[in-house]
Amino acid sequence: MRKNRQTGLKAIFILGFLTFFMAETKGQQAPNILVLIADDWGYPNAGVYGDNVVHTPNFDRIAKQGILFTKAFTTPSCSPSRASLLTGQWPHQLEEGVHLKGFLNKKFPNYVELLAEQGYVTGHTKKGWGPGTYQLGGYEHNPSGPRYPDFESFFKNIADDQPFCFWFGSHDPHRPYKEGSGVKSGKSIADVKVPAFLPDNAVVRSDILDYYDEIERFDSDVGKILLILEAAGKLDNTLIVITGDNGMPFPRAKANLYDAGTRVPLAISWPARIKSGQLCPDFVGFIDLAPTFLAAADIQIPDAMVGTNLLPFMTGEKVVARRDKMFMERERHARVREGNVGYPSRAIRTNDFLYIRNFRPDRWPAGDPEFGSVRFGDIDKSPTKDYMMTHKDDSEVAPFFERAFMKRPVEELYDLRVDPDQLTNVVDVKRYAAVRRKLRKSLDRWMEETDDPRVDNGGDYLEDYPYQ
Ligand SMILES: [Ca+2]
Repeated sequence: MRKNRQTGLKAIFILGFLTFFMAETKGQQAPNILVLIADDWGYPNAGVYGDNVVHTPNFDRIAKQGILFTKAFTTPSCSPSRASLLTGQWPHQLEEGVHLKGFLNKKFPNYVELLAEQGYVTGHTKKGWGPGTYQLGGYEHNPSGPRYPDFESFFKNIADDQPFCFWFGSHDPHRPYKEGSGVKSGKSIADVKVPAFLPDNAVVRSDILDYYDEIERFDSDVGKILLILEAAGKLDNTLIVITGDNGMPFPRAKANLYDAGTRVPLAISWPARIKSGQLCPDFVGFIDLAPTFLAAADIQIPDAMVGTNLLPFMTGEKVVARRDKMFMERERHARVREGNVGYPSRAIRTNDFLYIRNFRPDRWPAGDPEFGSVRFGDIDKSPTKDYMMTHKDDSEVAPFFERAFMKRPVEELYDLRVDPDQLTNVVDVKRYAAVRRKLRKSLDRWMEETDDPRVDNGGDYLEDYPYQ
């Protein structure tokens, strides 16, 4: 009897110890997931990428503390880009989520929801998934988590052993800008390196400095959040992602499938697991982030998530096959065309080439020249846009205007070895025939494999999805 009682106590003790141990292990292992996402911040506008005019010490710090990506790509429009980040799926797999100002159906697994189910406290501040109407998708709050006024008010209620998942969605550097703010902040227009797809003059240079000014405000806000984490001793076990949802808000950039619209800054750190000082020159996409977060939290990745879990290669645990290409897509951005139709296009980007297919080349890529009071509305209103429209007939501006505002052919092909700025379409040049065939085939295969509604030039029903 006495022996039995002792054995029973022993068993209870062992069970209790095991439970405690497992909880502790879980507590130590489950990392916090923190996404710090800017609005319209394109590659390579950060100090660590070699841009010496914009100062991004906090982004640079996270890049050095973890891993810096030089070929991170996404969809060049806010809501579909953010939907892809949340779900690990291509926007065209997300029904109404493919557009700006639609909705994201709750039936698509979303890493924030999956983490919440496993006991994570979740929240977001400022711009989450959107713009759009999340209620139409069956969500009770933004798909990026319940709303908080700021990170501080979310963080103060997090218990020490409670993992959290937070999304800081800055409104910077989205337009409008305070004109001249960049120059006023002490920057010189002489120092600006104007991208090759924009005309080089004082108006454009000053506009770029205003964009830089807001990037710096985003970076400074990121710094404040990092300080709070650091003071609480949480930096070590927090997986931090800093990025932007699409390229810079300038003509031929945002809302376009050229790099200036789709290539974004990306740095990830998690000191507990990811070695510092890494550089990744391989293709990654927003579709990879949700599976990576779930893997970090030791949660099974749903089959629907087609992105790649980046964790094994970031932690150095496993050599993984490197992606040698990335796919991009575009549907409806703003309401800027007769019939509220979009500009459906798909693209494949390799190290050497960018191939784009425009499915409705009869439409205006930048929006109708006149749609109500809006002109070429897929390009955000800006001093640069105004300048280009006013001077479109000037010989030094005309080629820039033509490329950014005018209609485009069904196919575009750019040889990045000689044309990294993607200015000269060589799709009809004979010596590129084989490359064109190969890329076209690869794009077709991806569209088929991912059930793209635009396969065989279909998908007209996408245009009927609501626009709120
Ligand atoms: Ca955006």
